[in-house]
Amino acid sequence: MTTDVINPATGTVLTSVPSLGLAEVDQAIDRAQRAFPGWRAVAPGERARLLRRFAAVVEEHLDELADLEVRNAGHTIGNARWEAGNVRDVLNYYAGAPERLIGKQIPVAGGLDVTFHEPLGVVGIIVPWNFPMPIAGWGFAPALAAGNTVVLKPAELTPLTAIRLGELALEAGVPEGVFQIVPGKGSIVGQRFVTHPAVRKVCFTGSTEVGKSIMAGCADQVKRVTLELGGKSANIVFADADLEKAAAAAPASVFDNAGQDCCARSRLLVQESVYDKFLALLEPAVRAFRVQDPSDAAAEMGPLISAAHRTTVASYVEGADVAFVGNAPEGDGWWFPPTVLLAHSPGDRHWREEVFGPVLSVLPFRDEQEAVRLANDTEYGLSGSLWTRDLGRALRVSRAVETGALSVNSHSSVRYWTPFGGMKQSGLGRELGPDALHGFTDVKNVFLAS
Ligand code: TAP
Repeated sequence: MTTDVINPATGTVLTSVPSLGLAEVDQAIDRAQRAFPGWRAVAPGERARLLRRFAAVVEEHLDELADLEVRNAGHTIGNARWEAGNVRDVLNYYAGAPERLIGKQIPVAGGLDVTFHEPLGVVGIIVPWNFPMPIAGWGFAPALAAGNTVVLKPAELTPLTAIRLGELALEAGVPEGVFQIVPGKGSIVGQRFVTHPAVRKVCFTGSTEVGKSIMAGCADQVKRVTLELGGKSANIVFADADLEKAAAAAPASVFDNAGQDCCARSRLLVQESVYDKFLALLEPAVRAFRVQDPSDAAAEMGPLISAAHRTTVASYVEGADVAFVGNAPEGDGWWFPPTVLLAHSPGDRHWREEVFGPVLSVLPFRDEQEAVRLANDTEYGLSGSLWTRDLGRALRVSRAVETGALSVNSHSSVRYWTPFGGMKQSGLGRELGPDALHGFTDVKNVFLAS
């Protein structure tokens, strides 16, 4: 079976790729299982060298990978280059790990006690369509570095860069069976990762609903699981902030990648004393946001991923109080303009639910206490920002907001050397930074009697 791959900026078919059935998935998992003993036995320095070589080959193909992502996912060329570069950086970062998976020697009576960080075996990685390259890399780079073998399922809508990365790994000398791309449906390929006993861990990024079903499925075999799920992050602007800077940053913090970002700061909380002033600063920034052909270097935002998704996003705007709307091209492709909605209560649907589109909801707040209460009034807890010149407030609010990553006077969430992941129903476990490695190893304790 095959699946057509569509360019979301034009609606045209780019190519078609295989959609694997159960027997083929099982064959891939068997290959990964057979490759595991050899891969875990590769000397640490040699495994590090192979990962660095893989990074170098990604670097050599950076433009090609970026161009593929522009056409397959509708990402702007600027973002797509960053994303391909992120895969390279993450591979280089975790190439340092094989030689540093250092255990402990623990003082005990009667002998020697040492710990080892053992790889788990075959790791199944399930990737969504919103950031196909980085999310794949955040899983496979630390998993491989720790000595696991990997089967990776890209989203059906966006398989092209993952398939290419699988080829580049082989070109770099990563042995056959160690890193395989298994394209196909979540209900077949993804589910098989959950049920197949040889897959020892599932890393899933996507919707909270599917994440919960994967967690429940994994419980049957006490399978390890990392979940990176939805978000409804708050961008809190206090009256004492640099309002110009905060207003200039707010559009990209929610409209980047057309809002199809689990870290999107889609709830804007503005202190009521500066509410009108802030909206007046925000409006021109939103109207100036450049939504255009994503292959154009000036583009700040491309199309949505699919026609069906555009219908879902539009349903949040129908009947809502629209403050102002930016621009978007007309005609072919799944375009949607940056849209700012006024929330009238924290119960409003667009305020509560993850829209996963270029829609920003705004609500005023009275004081610090109310800002924290409103920010935390959600089942999610992934990311967020706060803007203030008061250091004490920055620290108090950072500690009080229930979220895995928070930025003060900035809107960035992801740095490959720092941990990333959710609190509450935004996820389980951490990706990136040193913490990710714990998720791909089990600690073994060995006691040698003297
Ligand atoms: P999901 O349906 O959760 O899909 C994410 C990945 O999981 C895809 O590879 C998908 O495969 C696979 N999958 C689907 N059902 C599965 C199952 N039963 N078992 C195993 N794997 C399964 O997300 P979506 O449809 O792409 O997006 C829906 C909503 O999820 C979005 O609107 C957004 O709210 C949220 N979302 C969040 C994120 C992040 S980064 N947290 C990313 C994407 C989406 P297919 O290729 O067959 O779909």
